[in-house]
Parts: sequence; C-alpha cells; structure tokens
Amino acid sequence: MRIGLVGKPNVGKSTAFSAMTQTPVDIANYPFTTIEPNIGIAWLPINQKCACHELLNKKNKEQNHKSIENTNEGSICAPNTGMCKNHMRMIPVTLVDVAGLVPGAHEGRGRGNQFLSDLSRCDALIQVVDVSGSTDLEGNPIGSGGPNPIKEIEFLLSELDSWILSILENGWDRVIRKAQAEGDSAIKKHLSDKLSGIGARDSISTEALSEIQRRFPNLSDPQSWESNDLLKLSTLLRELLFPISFAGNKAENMSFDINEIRSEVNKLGGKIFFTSAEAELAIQRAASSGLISIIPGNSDFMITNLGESKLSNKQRKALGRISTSLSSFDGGGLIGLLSDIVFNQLNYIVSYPVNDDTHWVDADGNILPDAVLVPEDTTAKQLAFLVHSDLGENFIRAIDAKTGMTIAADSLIEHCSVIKIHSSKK
Ligand SMILES: Nc1nc2c(ncn2[C@@H]2O[C@H](COP(=O)(O)OP(=O)(O)OP(=O)(O)O)[C@@H](O)[C@H]2O)c(=O)[nH]1
Ligand SMILES: [Mg+2]
Repeated sequence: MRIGLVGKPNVGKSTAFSAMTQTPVDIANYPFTTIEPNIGIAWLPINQKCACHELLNKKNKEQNHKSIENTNEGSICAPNTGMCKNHMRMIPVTLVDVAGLVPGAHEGRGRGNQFLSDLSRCDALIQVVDVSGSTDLEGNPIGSGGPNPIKEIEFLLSELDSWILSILENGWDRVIRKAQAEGDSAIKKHLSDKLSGIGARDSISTEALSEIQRRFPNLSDPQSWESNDLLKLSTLLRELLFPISFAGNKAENMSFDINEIRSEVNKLGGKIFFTSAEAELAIQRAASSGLISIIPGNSDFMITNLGESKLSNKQRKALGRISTSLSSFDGGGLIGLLSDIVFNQLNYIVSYPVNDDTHWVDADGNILPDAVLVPEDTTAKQLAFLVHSDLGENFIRAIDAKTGMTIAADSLIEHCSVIKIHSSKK
C-alpha cells in the first residue's frame, strides 16, 4: 500500500509525513522546501483487534483459566514486521511526500509537474490543504486571508488531469491513424501502454473506455475525440487511479466554516479530515524521546517515568494544550485519515497466513508472524500466491483457522481471517 501526499507548497505535507513516519525531514515556512520526494513507512493500526487476542482467549480457556504469560500489554504474537501492543497490530503503509504543486504546473510553472511521476505507483492520494488562510495559492506566507481550501482542491485536481492528459496525448494522432486501420483495439493498447508507465493495472483502459461511454453516450467513438474529450477521459482515469482524500491542515487556526468546507468537499466526491500536523509532530517527538506514551490515532498521552523526571511544568502544560487542541478534531487526525482511506475507502482487508491452524504459528513456532493487507476481493488462491508463488501454484485448499472450515481456491477471504494454506508440495 502506497499513499502520496500532495498539495500546494507550504501546507504541511512534510510535517504530516514526518509525524506519520517518525522520520526527520526538511520543514520550513516557505514554498518548495521539498524537491526530491521523501519516502517512508507509516505504521497503521489494523481497525480490529489483532487475531492474537482471540488466540489468547482460546488458550486461556484451554488452560482452565490459568492465564497465559504475555509481555506486550496482552499481545502474544510475534510480528515479522511492525509490532503489536495491547492487541493493536501495526501494519506498514508507504508514504510519498512530493514537491508542492502550483496552478499552471502543467505549463511548467513552479517546479512543473515532472515530479508527479513520483506518485505513479500510489494506490491513493492525500491532498493537504491549508484551512488557516496563512498562505496564498503558491504557498507564500501571507499571515491571514488566504484562499478558500476548495480553490486549492479544484486547481490540484485540474493539474492532475492535465498531467494525465499530457501522457495520453503523446502519440495520440498516430494511434488514431492506426485505429482507422485496425479498430479501437489500437486505442486500448495505447492507453494500456501509457498508463502502465504510471503504475496502472491492465484492466484500467477497458474500465475507463466503457465508463466514459456510459457517462457521455456521445463519446462512443474514440476516433473522433478532440482534446476536450481526452480531458474527460483523463479526469475519469484520475478518479480510477488516484482516489483522493483531504487533510484540512493547520486546523488549530481554522479560518473557514468547517461545515461549509466539509459539504463542498463531499460535493466534489471526497472526504476531509481536519488535522494539525505540527501538533501531531510535537506529540510524536515527545513519544519518540520516551517522555510520553501514546496510542496511534488517539490524542491522549501518558507521561512515562522518564517524562516525570525530565519534563518541566511548562513542557507538560504545552503538551497538554496540544493534546486538547488535537482532541477537538473528529476522526483521529492523520492516522485516522490513513485508516479511513485503507479500510473504508479502498476497502482493504487483513489476513494472517499461518503454517499451523491449531496454534496459529509459522514453521518456526512464531505466533501470527504475518498480517497481510489485501484488496477485499482477494481469493484464497490469490492469498496463497502472495505468501509464496509455490503455495499458489500447488494450492489444494485453505483452512479458516478460526472456524476450521475449508475455503475453496476461488472463495473470498474475510477480514482478519487466520488462514492455513495446504499445497501439494511439501
Ligand atoms: N500552524 C501550523 N503550522 C503548520 C502545521 N503543519 C505544518 N505547519 C508549518 O507549515 C510550514 C510548512 O510546512 P512543510 O511541512 O514544510 O510544508 P510542505 O507542504 O511540505 O511544503 P513544501 O515542501 O514547500 O511544498 C512549516 O513552517 C510548518 O511548521 C500545522 O498543523 N499548523
Ligand atoms: Mg515539503
């Protein structure tokens, strides 16, 4: 899973990136601080308790209420990547923080839009917008009175459309001549070839062509399309390739009507979460230094023993104020937004493949070592291929370890299922 952070310059993309990935990056109050993309891992809590919670209950029952030893606040699993505490299991999501985009970027303004190719393989985008009015459309600091964030959204979507259009237009005339001789399959091939360069799956061109004809019945003949019609196709492709959500950042200095912004964003078909990346970063830094402990997606914190000995009264009060400010925004901040994108909008699910469906362990006895994030329409056999190509090629059946039921090759797997795959190869 790969998510891109986009937006005009100086809105807090890198601050959000740093807060979510716990990686230090350049942050400054002027446009184009970031030129080369920052790429890092954000740890996202699965939106249900880790399967090790159910396993622990099962074990406790089997042992006639003799409690199982555990050290990680209740968790008994041994994640290969990430961690699990109090049955909150974390999975990795790659974040890409790119250079700021200004209106007219597709004509070369600002830093142009070449860097958009850094977003190529992203499954979704988060546009960070400034809801404090402290920057103009180009990201210059202006104190107050900046543009409505809806303007930022409109220009960014249109820049993305122009970027995709420029990719499609390259070689279009030649393709039309080819299509006159060979038919529309030449057009489909052109789209597939061009779009594979930005990470699109093969089926996108077929999906997009049939969808555009459904939306615009008068565009049934691609050979007669003008530039304007290709732009409509680009918009559609952008929607299919880069579902976008919004972080209304600098929200502690909100200078617009929250409800109005929310409803305008809904009209554009998106969702906005209000955030304060700077505040989240401050809390995150205190947690990384061991001074406080936090739960991802929750604005509360606890002062640790180290914090008790090191934090001054002034620092405690400041952290308290930041936490209170964060708690006033619904939705769990940046991690809440990420979770909503992955689990509610892209509808991904998690599955735990194991080697032993009684003890839920791998071949070395590690409990629930893997938590795999997959699309909701993943079948048991597809999961087997993801675990190992050998398992997929020699697939016999899968067993749902929670129920003991057999899952056929083409049956869909369920969210948070624990799955043992039987293959013909030992
Ligand atoms: N008040 C406030 N300031 C913030 C917030 N998030 C970021 N900032 C500030 O906004 C300025 C720009 O932050 P960056 O993270 O560098 O912004 P960017 O979008 O990555 O900027 P470019 O790389 O230039 O495109 C910095 O001074 C940050 O401290 C926030 O939530 N509230
Ligand atoms: Mg930046």
